[in-house]
Amino acid sequence: MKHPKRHTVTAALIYANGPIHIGHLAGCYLPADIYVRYLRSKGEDVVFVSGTDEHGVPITLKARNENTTPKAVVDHYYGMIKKSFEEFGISFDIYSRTSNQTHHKTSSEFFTNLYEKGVFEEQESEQYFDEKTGQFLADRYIVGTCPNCGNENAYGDQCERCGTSLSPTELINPHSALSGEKPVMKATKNWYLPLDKLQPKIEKYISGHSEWKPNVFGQCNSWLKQGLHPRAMTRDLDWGVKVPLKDAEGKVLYVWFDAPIGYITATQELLGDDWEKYWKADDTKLVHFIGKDNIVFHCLIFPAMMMEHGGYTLADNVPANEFMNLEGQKISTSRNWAVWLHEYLEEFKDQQDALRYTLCANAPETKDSDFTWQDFQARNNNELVAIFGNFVNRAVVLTHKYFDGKVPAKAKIEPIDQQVLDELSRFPGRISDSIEAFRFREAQGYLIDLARLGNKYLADTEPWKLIKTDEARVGTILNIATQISGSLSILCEPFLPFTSKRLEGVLNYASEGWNKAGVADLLKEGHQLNKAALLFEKIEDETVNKQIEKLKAPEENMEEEDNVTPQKETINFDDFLKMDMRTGTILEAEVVPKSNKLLKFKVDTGIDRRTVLSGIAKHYSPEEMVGKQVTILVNLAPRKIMGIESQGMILMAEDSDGSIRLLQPDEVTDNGSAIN
Ligand code: B3M
Ligand code: ZN
Repeated sequence: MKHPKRHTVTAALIYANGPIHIGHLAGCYLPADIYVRYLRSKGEDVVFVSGTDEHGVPITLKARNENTTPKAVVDHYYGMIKKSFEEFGISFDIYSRTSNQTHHKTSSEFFTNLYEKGVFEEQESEQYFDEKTGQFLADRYIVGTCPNCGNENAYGDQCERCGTSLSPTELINPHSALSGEKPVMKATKNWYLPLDKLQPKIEKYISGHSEWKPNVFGQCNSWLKQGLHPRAMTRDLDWGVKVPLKDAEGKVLYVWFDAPIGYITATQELLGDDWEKYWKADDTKLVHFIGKDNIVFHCLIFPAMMMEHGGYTLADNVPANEFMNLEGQKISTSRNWAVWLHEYLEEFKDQQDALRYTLCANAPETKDSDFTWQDFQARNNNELVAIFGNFVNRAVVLTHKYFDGKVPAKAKIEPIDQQVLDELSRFPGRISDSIEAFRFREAQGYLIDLARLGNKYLADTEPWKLIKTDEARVGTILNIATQISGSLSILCEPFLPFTSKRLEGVLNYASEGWNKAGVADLLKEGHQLNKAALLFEKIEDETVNKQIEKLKAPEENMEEEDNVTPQKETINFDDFLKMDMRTGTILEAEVVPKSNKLLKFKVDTGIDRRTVLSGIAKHYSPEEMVGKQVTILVNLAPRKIMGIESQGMILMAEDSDGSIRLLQPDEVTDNGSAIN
C-alpha cells in the first residue's frame, strides 16, 4: 500500500484462562510491540490495541475445572495478564477485555447488521448433546480423534496438532469434555456464515496479498483449496455475548465471531468517535499480529465478516509467527513446561530487555524455534553485555576520562572515520527495511552490528594509546563513538526500550525520533554526558541452572518421592460431585470391644446424629476425640463392622509410614457445612 496516513495494529486477544508465557510473547506480542514502537519513533499515527478474550469454552472449562465461575476466572487473569504486559514494556494504547459492556454492544450490533442484511443462513441441525450435563457440546466441549492427523485430543473446532479446523461431527470417537460420555444428537437452531458462498470474495482478497509471509499465504491458500464450509456464528451456551434475536434464548455469539470485533471495541474505548478512521479509511493500514493457530480466523473469517458488513478496511498484513518451543519440547501449560512471564519479571528484576532480546533473536518467524536458558545466558552475556554494553561503556568512560564527559570536537576526518560515519548513516534505513518487512530477527541483528561497528572502531583506532600524543585525534574518535551511542539509543528503542531509557540517561539525551538516527552530529560538540551506568547485567551459570532445575522440578519430584501412593485414575467432576462431604462434631466416643483399632463415635453431622466407626484407636484416644470437629463422608453406603453399622466415614490423612491425622476445618464452622 502507498504510504498510509495511519496505522491500526492489533495483537491477539488471548483467552483470559491462564498467564502469559514466552511462547505468546515470541509469537505475537513482542513483534507487535517492536513494530509499533518503531512506527511511533518514525512519527507515524498509530493505535495499538489488544485485550483479553473472555468468552468461549476455554473460559467455562477452566471455571468448571477450578470449581469457580467464568467471571472469577476472567477477572483474575485479566488483571494478571495486563500487569505483566505492562511490566514487560508491551506498549498497548489500550488493553481491553471482551466482557466489557461496550464490547457486548458493538459485537451484537455487528451481528444484527449482518442478520438484517440476510447474510446468515438459519439452520436447524443435529448437534452433539451431553445428556448427563444437559449441554450442547460445541468447540472445546467435545474431544475426539482428528480425522486429519490422528491426534486423539482434537477439539470440536480445531486440532491443535495439525492446525486443521474441524466441526464436532468430523471427530472420530467423539466424547464430552465435561462428562467423558458419548454424546447423543439433538436438534438446535443456529446462524451460519456461508463461507462457501463467500469464498470467491475471500479468494480475491487473499490473492491480492502474495506479499504476505509464505507461512501465512500458504495456509490461507490451502484452506481455500480445500473449500470453505458454512460456519455457525452462534452457540448453545450461557457464557458469552447473547444472540440479539428474539428466538435465540440460551444462545450466545460464537467466540470467534465476537473476539476479533474486540479490536474494534478497544479502539472505540480508546478514541471515542474518532475510532472510525482507524477502521474505515482506505489510507489506514491494518496489521494483525497473531500466532499461527489463529490464521484462518484473521485472514478468512474476520475479513469475510467485515466485507459483508461493509465499510471496513481489511487487514493489509497478518504477519503470523510459528511456535516457540522450550528446551526442545513443546511449551505445555498443563505440564507446566513453560517460562511464565510473571515469574520471569519477579526473578529477573529490571532485566526485561535480556528476555526481549533473546525472544526476538530466536523468534519463530519462518519456522518453529527453540528457547533454551543457555542460549538466553549466552546472548545476554556475549552480545548485550560484551558487545552493546561494552561499547557504550568504553565510549562514555573514555569521554569522561579525557574530556570531562563533554562531547569533544571533531578534528580532521580520516578515511576510517568517514567509513564508519558512512556505515552509521546506513543503519537506520537497513533496520527500517527489515522491520517493515516483519523481519524482526534480522532487524535486531543489524542493531547489534552497529554496536559491533563501534567496538571495532575503538579497537582499530585505540584512542587510549593516542591520548598522550594526539588529543585532537582522540577527540574525533570519541565524538564519533558518542554519535554511534546516540544512534544506538534511538535504534534500540523498539527492541530494548528499557535499555534505551537507561542509555538516554547516560547520554543525557532524549530521542527526537528515528529519523535523527545515523547522523554525524546527533550529540553536539560540548554536550555534557552523565556518568556511565551498567546497561546490562551479566547472567551467571547459577541463575540459569536454577531455571533449568525449576523447569524439570515437577517430573523429578515425582520420581524421588516414590513412597507416595501413585495418583489414582482420573475422575470427572460429576464423580466428585457424587460424594457428599460435611463437617460434623464428635459428641461421644468409645472403644469398640475386642478391637484394638476401632473407635465408635456418635457424630452430629448437621443433618442428623449418627454412628460412625473409624480405625484410629492407635492414634487417638476416645477422650481426645470428643468435641472435635471433623470432616465426614455422609453418603457412603452403611457398612456393618464387628456387628455395628457405620453410617459414614471420617476423613483422615495417612502418610507413607501409616501415621494418621484428622482433617479438620481451620476454624470451627456450622455442622453440616458442605465440603467441595
Ligand atoms: N483467544 C485464541 C488464543 O487465545 C483467541 C485469539 C482471539 S484473537 C481475536 O490463542
Ligand atoms: Zn490433526
